[in-house]
Amino acid sequence: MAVFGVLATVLVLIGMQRPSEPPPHVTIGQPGTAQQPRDVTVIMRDYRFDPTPVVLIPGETVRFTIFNAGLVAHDFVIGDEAVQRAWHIADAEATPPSLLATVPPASVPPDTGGLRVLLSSGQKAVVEYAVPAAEQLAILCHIPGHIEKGMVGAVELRDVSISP
Ligand SMILES: [Cu+2]
Repeated sequence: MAVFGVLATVLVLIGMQRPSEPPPHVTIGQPGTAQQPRDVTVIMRDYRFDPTPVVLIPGETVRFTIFNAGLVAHDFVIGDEAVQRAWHIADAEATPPSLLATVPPASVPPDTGGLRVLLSSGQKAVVEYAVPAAEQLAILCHIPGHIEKGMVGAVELRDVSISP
């Protein structure tokens, strides 16, 4: 399937790679914990994620504040390649072809993992997320056509030792 080829290419391009040296200008402070999650804000626009990359520390807990500042609905899916694939298929099957149609509910098996937040224009969500250890992550919007328009967010996994 053509769309699937795009996804595969994107997953390679955005760096589902090993944790790497961070750009020096991004400082993130202390790792978040379950008791004290670290705040991370992501804005969804037509059609991109802001900022990218999002810097996360494996093993920490973050509190995402996600805004949809765009005019159309967007999907925030964070997870590894299997998670992205699952939501890509679910959204493709659920979304009607008309641009004006409302995005219907899509779902994946409960053990898929990752996190998915679907927001209409102007909506905001606050969700906690435990960053898995030593995984490769990305943030994508799987509403059909949006990856092709640029809704591809990189996740930079920064190696920071977390004291228990
Ligand atoms: Cu989108």
